[in-house]
Amino acid sequence: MALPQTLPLESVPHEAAPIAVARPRLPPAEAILPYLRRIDEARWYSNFGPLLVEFEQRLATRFRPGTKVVTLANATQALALTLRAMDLPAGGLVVVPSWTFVATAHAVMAAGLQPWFVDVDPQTWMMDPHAIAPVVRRLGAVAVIPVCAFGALPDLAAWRQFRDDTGVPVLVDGAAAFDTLSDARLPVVVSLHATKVLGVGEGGYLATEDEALARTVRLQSVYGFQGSRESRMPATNSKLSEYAAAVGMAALDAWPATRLRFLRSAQHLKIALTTQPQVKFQDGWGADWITSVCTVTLPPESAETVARRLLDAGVGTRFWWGGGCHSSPAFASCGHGPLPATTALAGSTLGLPFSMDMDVDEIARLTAALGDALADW
Ligand code: T4K
Repeated sequence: MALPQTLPLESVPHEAAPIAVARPRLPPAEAILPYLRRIDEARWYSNFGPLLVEFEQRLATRFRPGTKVVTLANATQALALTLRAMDLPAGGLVVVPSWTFVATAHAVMAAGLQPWFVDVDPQTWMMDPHAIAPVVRRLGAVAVIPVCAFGALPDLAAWRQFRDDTGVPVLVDGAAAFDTLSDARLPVVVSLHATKVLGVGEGGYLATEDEALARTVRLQSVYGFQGSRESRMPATNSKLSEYAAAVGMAALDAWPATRLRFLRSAQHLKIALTTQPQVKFQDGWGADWITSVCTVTLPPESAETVARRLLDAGVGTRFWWGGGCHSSPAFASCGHGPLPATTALAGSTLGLPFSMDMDVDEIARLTAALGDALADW
């Protein structure tokens, strides 16, 4: 299935200001300034300076005691370096959902492994460990990457059971799950990209209770150096600088207010869209958990038409995960099982405009435009 194309919002003339699909808002300069001053005083700009160490410690407090946090240049790198640190057989098959962002599959290939795409549960949009176990055994897969669908929390207890029963390593891709992830008995990766709820621009982190795994990932992010100029293993440079940590610290300071603002926007949107029963939100979205995007389910096979009609009305949308990874040319050589749920989701889900400061006028215009766009259904 061809990937649904979305024309740039600016390319279509509108009376009112176009509504962008995302409008990230990172900490303002004055909130970051005290941390920038600390950098000036210390004259330390990267390589695990005081701000980064403190930032990691603060992130670790969101997890169980004893959890190690390793920050990295971005979540794609964090996934790839963690897979490498797991010392898996070269070229081994890693089971991943096709229904995810392409970064998950790119990370597998960057680690010298092969993605094998499987389907997700049509309700949760996430892989079901019970359904995956026989596939993993049949393929002799060397690892599995459950993905937190746009930030929703998978059944981590069931995935721990899966790992214990099969002996196959599990790495959780929680790129959008900063709000929901607080347990790292399975290694988890979170993105700190500007478009995420807690953003620093570019960044990510691994959280894990496996100290040895954390140590190896850290080593891989610093050229393999450990106390000498000898490089101990194949590695790279994937560190976060003090400047990124400065933004991160300011973002953590503001997190309680940020979370409330996303909750409020979500509640306003959900209330407004009660007039559109064909529009369904993910379970718990904007109530039990928050994330920076709003991906809804629409009538089957309607998403592309609705996207086009919304564009004509000056409303930006996004197929955040396109038609699924299996449909990307980059992964044409990768194997996959039957993907009916992925194909159905690609045709019926759409990223609507969402931000922590959506105003009532934007929500009203979006609701009206969506009503018009769905008139045929
Ligand atoms: N795993 C999963 C499941 C993921 O979803 C992601 C990332 C990853 C792994 C990898 O994480 P990172 O390596 O990125 O840390 C965005 C994000 O770049 C990406 O982080 C995210 N998922 C993906 C789903 O979406 P793009 O390329 O679609 O974003 P872009 O640049 O088109 O921006 C989206 C909207 O936000 C546009 O309307 C423009 C607006 N925007 C964007 C930025 C960056 C702004 O207004 N200001 C900004 O600064 O990937």
